[in-house]
Amino acid sequence: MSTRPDFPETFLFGAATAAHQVEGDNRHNDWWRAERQGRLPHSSGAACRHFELYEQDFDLARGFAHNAHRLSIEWSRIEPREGRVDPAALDHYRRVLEALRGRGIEPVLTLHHFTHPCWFADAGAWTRPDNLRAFARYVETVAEALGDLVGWWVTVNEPTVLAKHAHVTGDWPPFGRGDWKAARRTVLGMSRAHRTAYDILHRRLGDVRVGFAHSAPWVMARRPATLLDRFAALSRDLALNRLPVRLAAGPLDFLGVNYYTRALVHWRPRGTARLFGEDWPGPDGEEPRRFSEMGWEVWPQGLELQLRRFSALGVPLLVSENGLATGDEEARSRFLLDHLRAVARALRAGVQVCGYLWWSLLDNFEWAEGFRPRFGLFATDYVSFARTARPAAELFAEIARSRRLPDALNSPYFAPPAVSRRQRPDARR
Ligand code: IFM
Repeated sequence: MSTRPDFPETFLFGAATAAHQVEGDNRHNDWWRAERQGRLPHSSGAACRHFELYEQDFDLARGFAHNAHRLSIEWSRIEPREGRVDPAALDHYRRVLEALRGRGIEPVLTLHHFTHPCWFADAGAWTRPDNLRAFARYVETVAEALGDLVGWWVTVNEPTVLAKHAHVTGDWPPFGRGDWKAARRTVLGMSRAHRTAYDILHRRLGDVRVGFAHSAPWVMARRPATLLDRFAALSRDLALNRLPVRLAAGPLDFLGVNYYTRALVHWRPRGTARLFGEDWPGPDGEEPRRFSEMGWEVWPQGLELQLRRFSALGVPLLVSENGLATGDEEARSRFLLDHLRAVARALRAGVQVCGYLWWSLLDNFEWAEGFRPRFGLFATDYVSFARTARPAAELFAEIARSRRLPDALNSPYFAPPAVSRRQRPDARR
């Protein structure tokens, strides 16, 4: 074992959650309303009951060596009606943040993670530039009430993902289909929201770190020698990576990188609405491709490539989400290790990576997919609400404690490699 740890002393190790996915009973937002109206296939209901069980969940995080935790606060709890702030909701989030701090866990606080108060959704959400005023007022309120407890702020989460599902594929509220104009306005509106929140937080709180979380698939042409595939990949990369980061990146203290997969793009004639191409589902090279239960390809190299690329921004990078929906525990542990290796390689190459947050602490409500995908370091039993540590939680704790990567071959989290007859020690020569 080398003497130098793989991760620096200040490195943030933790997991991420979002309010609507874990808290339960978020009655005043657009998701809850659409769930009740039967416009979504699943209902969040009590979710993980994290609203009541947060202390127990943070005990688990602390017990498994997390020193950071990303969470979101629910705007619709804080401002259920336009302009009417609920002080009880702010008190609740104060207790939540104090519970983290009391356990030595650094909060990374997201202000907006996909859901909107119904009144904001009804006013057109991010598609109407005037609505930015309402978000600014909310940020002022939160900064005033909770600012002393938070050093790391994520203004908005994954603008491109929200824009796509809400306005192009139409599977999230407000269920727009093929409305590229609304999608573009959403990304622009959220970029402005980021910049506005950045100014407010710095004006009010001074020396805090403010970033946004970018969904960062690594985009590649399926046949790099084919001009049309390259063109399709370039268009996709512009829309999903280059433009959204450029739009919001003016004021930025760190970039949150949410990395899950790569997009292997091939040209599709008449595919303008899909940015000239689509994801290639077939084989690529000799190795079989591996996919998560979300249908996302497992491709750890992409995380290192994204970190190297975004290092050009000159700000620290926080892996603000990375994780796997699976029922195969060995695959989950391997995914964790392979992606942490990618982070370690980026660090060795001089990229400033300040932390790694697994998605998610618990199995939770995966939006339109409901409770089926299991992303948690801890399994959630949705009847008893018991949490059970998975092997990946133990592996993560081991790495966070030692700040070193184990050798996969000698690690108890993986089955020993298959040994061929000829390799066996008792093989006859
Ligand atoms: O669950 C989501 C999260 O809300 C945002 N990033 C991707 C995760 C997995 O789909």
